[in-house]
Amino acid sequence: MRGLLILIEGLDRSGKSTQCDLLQSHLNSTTQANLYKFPDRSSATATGSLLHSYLTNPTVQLPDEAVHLLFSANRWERQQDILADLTAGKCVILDRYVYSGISFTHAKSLSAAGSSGVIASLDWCAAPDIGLPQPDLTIFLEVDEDTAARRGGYGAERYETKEIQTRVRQVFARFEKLANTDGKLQKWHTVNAAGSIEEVHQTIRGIVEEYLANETLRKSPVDKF
Ligand code: ADP
Ligand code: FDM
Ligand code: MG
Repeated sequence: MRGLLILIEGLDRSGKSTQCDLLQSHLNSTTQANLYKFPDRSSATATGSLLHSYLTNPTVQLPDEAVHLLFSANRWERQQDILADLTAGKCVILDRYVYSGISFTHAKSLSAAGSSGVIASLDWCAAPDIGLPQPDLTIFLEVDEDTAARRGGYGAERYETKEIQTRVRQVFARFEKLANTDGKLQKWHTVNAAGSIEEVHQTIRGIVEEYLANETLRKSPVDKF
């Protein structure tokens, strides 16, 4: 049986990285699990260092459209590794992926002045990721703004401002709505991440266990976006 492709998405400081590490340790006790964090800023990718510069250095200027394509390219750079892990029976945990890509770029178009370019189109934002492996399940960690704020102030990176975070929150809310109404995102689980680290971990484990036990799923090919 192949491994599961598990995506942990969520708002800033919702606990994604904390929960990815805990889930990886848990899965490693019974099976094997690899963790991929996006953007992958490591030397495993050619785009990682450029994206890191863009996120950390405000003087780096790139058109929004180009940055969007770079984030997608960064995922494509790891595609073969992810597929190889899954085929080898390893679970793969993703810390951010396509939905962060769409949300952050599209959020830029929601300025008070309105959108001035193609990034206002969700279809355009989703297009470069078409063909990437689709997660078997997406766990979306949700925290209210006040709880997130209590977990630490905004850092120095480009998108760590209240204005951008508020807009990203609005775009992510659309995905949740889609999951509830359209049936397009059936494998989307919104988890209240305001509880303790251990409580959230247990909730995530419960969801993942069901998918792990699904032999039909694990004997079928990985879906593509
Ligand atoms: P993200 O990757 O979503 O930005 P992190 O996992 O880095 O979030 O967590 C952000 C901060 O909040 C860290 O200091 C972490 O220890 C803390 N944290 C994570 N989960 C919780 C939680 N459930 N309750 C309280 N603090 C948390
Ligand atoms: N981000 C992340 C994007 O704008 N697009 C993407 O496709 C991805 C994967 O990069 F601000 C943004 C989201 C966040 C930053 O921060 C990465 P972390 O702390 O490394 O997750
Ligand atoms: Mg993180």
